[in-house]
Amino acid sequence: MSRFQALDLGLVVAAHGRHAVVETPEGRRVQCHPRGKKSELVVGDRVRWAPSGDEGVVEHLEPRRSLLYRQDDWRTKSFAANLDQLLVLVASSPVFSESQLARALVAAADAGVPAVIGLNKTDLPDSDGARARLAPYRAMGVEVVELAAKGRAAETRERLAALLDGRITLLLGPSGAGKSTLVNLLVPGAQAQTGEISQALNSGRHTTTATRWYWLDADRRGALIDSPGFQEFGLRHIAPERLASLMPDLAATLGACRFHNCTHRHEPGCGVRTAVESGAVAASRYRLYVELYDELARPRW
Ligand SMILES: Nc1nc2c(ncn2[C@@H]2O[C@H](COP(=O)(O)OP(=O)(O)O)[C@@H](O)[C@H]2O)c(=O)[nH]1
Ligand SMILES: [Mg+2]
Ligand SMILES: [Zn+2]
Repeated sequence: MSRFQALDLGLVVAAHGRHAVVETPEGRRVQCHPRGKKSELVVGDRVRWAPSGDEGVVEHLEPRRSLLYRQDDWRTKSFAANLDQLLVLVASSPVFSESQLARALVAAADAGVPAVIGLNKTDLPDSDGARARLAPYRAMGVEVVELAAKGRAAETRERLAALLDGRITLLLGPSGAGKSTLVNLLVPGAQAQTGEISQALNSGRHTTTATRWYWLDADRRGALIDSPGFQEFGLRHIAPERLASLMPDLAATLGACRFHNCTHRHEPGCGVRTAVESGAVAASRYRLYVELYDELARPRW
């Protein structure tokens, strides 16, 4: 038995730099700091902690079941740990970046976290463009749920109920997609939970930058994690030769290439490119693959 097991178990419900808010099994929230120069805590982490005055010290991090993160040339940024699923929210308007969407899905596949796409604002008349851009994702087996968090609130809540029930879901999406609207729709007392966390984080400083955990029900079974927007979704932690296997539509065509180490860019007898030519893989997806491959293969310095 680990010597830490005598300590209280806690759940990290907000984290920012070296500040974290840890929730006890009874639902009490305590501001904590990690002991020494330990690795950063991430929302969703399960920790062992000890009281220290009014606050707490995190002594031990329980093994993570999963960790979703992005990595650019210089730094790693974690979104959340121990997730059951990722909900990527995009909207009919503003037009979403397919590259950001694809990156989020690749990172989730790499982390072993199932992903669902939410298309919000489907009450807007010009939703068909977004639907068309999502067609390759549907075709490759990603569930796309049509939503209208503001336009058709009750129906939206109903559509998401079964998907979110009893699960820990990370909500990701570009600014303006409707994440806050969705959180306010789904989370009873979202404002209060936000206030509580800001208070526990000890100042309003982190209000807009902190990732937050919201319980979806009074029994605390399901949770929605809202994370702040980001500019770039780097995938530096993924080796370029693994990329195709993390894109389901391309992955389905692997094994047919003449060369076992085919990069699917210019080699003769490439099964992936044959699939692009026949239309089995969307040209937009192949372009994203090449763009990402080049980025991941580029020397760092
Ligand atoms: N038409 C329409 N507008 C929406 C819907 N959901 C959110 N919005 C609006 O989109 C804007 C951005 O929403 P917000 O929740 O702040 O997006 P966030 O940046 O992802 O948190 C706000 O003006 C919302 O009122 C929807 O379902 N339909
Ligand atoms: Mg927002
Ligand atoms: Zn190939």
